[in-house]
Amino acid sequence: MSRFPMSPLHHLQRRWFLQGSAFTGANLLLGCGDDEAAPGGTGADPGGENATSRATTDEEQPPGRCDSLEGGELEATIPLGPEPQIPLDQKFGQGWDARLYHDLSILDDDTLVTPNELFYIRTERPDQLTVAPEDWTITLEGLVAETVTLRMSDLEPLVEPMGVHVLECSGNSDGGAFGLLSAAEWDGVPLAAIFDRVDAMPAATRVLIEGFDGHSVPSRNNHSTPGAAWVFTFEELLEAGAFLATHMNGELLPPDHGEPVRLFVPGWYGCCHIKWVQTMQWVSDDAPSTSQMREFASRTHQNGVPNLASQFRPATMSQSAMPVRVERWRLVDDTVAYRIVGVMWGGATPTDALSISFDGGRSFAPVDFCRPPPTDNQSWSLWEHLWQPTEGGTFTVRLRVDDPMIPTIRLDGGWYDRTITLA
Ligand SMILES: Nc1nc2c(c(=O)[nH]1)N[C@H]1C(S)=C(S)[C@@H](COP(=O)(O)O)O[C@H]1N2
Ligand SMILES: [Mo]
Repeated sequence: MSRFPMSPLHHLQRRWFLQGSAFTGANLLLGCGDDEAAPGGTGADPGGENATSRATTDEEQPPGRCDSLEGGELEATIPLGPEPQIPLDQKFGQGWDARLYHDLSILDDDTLVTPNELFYIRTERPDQLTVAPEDWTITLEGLVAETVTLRMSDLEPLVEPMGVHVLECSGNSDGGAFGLLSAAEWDGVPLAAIFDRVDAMPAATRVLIEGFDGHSVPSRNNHSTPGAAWVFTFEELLEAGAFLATHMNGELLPPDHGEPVRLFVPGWYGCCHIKWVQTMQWVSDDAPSTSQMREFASRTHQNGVPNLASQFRPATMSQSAMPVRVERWRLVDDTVAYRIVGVMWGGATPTDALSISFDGGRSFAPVDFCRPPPTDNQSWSLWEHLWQPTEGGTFTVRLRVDDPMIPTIRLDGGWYDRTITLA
């Protein structure tokens, strides 16, 4: 018996080491990477953490699919359907309707942090915003003993690195190739440090966080409702590790991303991440829901459109995954294989139990995480799968998390389905 129980993550870490080792594609067969699900508790970790002992694991640990392209040739990239209705990686539209959809098909190990210029935009810097960043204030008010006004100079000394976090618009959809999704490295002030600044009254159980939202150009077809505010319990914000973000990828927040300060609530949908934050109001359990909350009620999977903020469930992203790129490879044995590359994000429990379907969810095969596995759910992680279909046609690609304890509301409903058409 091993000294170490084999956790799925530990196992994946070893797969990552194996990749750079003596194993090459020579002896690979499709499907031989399916040793992922080492039976709980019975697995050993004979390879340990170093190369010398790894040599003994040849037999029991066949290399995964991730190695199998060695010596092969990338012939083409096949577009995923449906085709986007909009241009990618360029900003268009005005005011609330301004958008930039990030082209996710480029995602690879070195592009998992989205550059500021390509980070998705939903609503540009309001043209009616006249306060200069240096004059910016945030007012802490409502059910507090005394109103407090914070300036950016008060926040500056409290700014800390917050790591890489993914952000997704709850309205992310196939018409935009799901490009309202990006990840950046953030800096900011933990909300705990802000809460410390006020003397809250006993009735204060929640905080309404509001940002500037005045645009001179109305949203087309009233698609967007004016007003940007969300109500949270203090526990929700503290548990999520929420912060007031001041920097993105080492730079001051760009104008369209909330300059000089925005809310960031790790794990929650973009609509809660109020930009251009100006007020934080301490409120009680009977606070009504805000126009922003009502606008995004269905997209954040609420039960109807609740009148009270307290009737909203946390607008968190459940575990999600989708393909971003399909490559056609000619392998060393002269057969053709398709390499599907995708991302997984959201959720609260790290997992590698992800499977892919090419028939809209009827049959599934496991995917491979060829990299250091995710140790938390803050950012997104890349997976891949090698596929050798026996005939052409149009295939509906869907992912599934093979762990009944992990909620996957959007995957279950086919939200992120894509199609692949092969001649
Ligand atoms: N003031 C303000 N904040 C806002 C919005 C807005 O319209 N006004 N849109 C929200 C929505 S729906 C999303 S998805 C995110 C998008 O942030 P980003 O443009 O920096 O990617 O900002 C959120 N914060
Ligand atoms: Mo959004």
